[in-house]
Amino acid sequence: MGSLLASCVTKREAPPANEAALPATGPLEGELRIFNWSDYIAADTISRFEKEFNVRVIYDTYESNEEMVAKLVAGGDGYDIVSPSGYLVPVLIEGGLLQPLDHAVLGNWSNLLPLFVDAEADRGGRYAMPYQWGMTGLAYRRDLVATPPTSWGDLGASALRGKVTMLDDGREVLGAMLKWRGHSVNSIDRAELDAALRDALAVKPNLRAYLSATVKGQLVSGDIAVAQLWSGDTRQAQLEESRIEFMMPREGTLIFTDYLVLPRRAPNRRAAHAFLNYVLRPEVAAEIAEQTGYGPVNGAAIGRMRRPVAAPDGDMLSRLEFQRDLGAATDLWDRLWTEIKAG
Ligand code: SPD
Repeated sequence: MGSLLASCVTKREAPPANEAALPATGPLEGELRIFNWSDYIAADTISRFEKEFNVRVIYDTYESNEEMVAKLVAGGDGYDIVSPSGYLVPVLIEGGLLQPLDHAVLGNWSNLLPLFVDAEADRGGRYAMPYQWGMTGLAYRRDLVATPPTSWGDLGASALRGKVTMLDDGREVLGAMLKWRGHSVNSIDRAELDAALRDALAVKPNLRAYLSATVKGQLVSGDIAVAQLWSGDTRQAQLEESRIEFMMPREGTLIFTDYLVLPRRAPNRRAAHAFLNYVLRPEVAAEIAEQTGYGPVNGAAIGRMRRPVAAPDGDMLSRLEFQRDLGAATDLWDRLWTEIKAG
């Protein structure tokens, strides 16, 4: 992914004038194409939007930032809205892959919590609207482990051989191995990264697979006992199987915010803005956060939720770290991840 993005940044063409100037006001286009993470929206969000705005939505999903970026770089496949994680937002902006948001038609913007609007991914939200936040931790079946996991190192416990998965995401796998040894999830230190590579390869024989959101079904069936997984996806699985627990390893972990952005060539700019403003409604944001299990970034939504994810504080906050753009080290991380997958 780093190389793909790097080539965009260096070979950036200026966006055609009409793209930059197209007003977001005016009649909506009849169609909207959304590309979002799987299991990341409420059951009725799309159908209700279609009905109220008379716009047909084509809604596709992906499992990783890499998958989404590959499509974006290849021309975006005509998508109007995609959902990158925060560390990618500055890279996509710098690469000229996004178009600016028109705040004149985002009247519900003030519902967002300032904490998220002022985040370093895109201060003030020139290009990116905060969508949801979450954490990565260990989801486990308390009935299938002799001792509950407490550390990233427990992924390698011999008693769990073949009953463990890690996320299919180099930033997550290397990030967890770095945290295990007390380093930053954004390390660019060669020695630390080499050690994380060795640790990831040492844990690998214990793994059934690298799997992301799709591991939920295997946790529910009991085929997998421990999985590196995101907080919200774990909450979704817990609704089906109450013996699933979620814990943050004692060494700490990463916290992320995902955003909604408009690709540079998004053809349905007005409908895209209408959708963003719709998602900013407190009742819509509350329903999405409640059903997906992720943290609301919309302050006005929190009071409408039955069981909102509490914002981390105190000791928990001190062990959380946001992922950041790795800059020139992205290529090295990509090479290490390729080595881990092949090893
Ligand atoms: N099922 C939705 C998952 C969203 C996870 N996005 C964030 C990944 C951060 N590495």
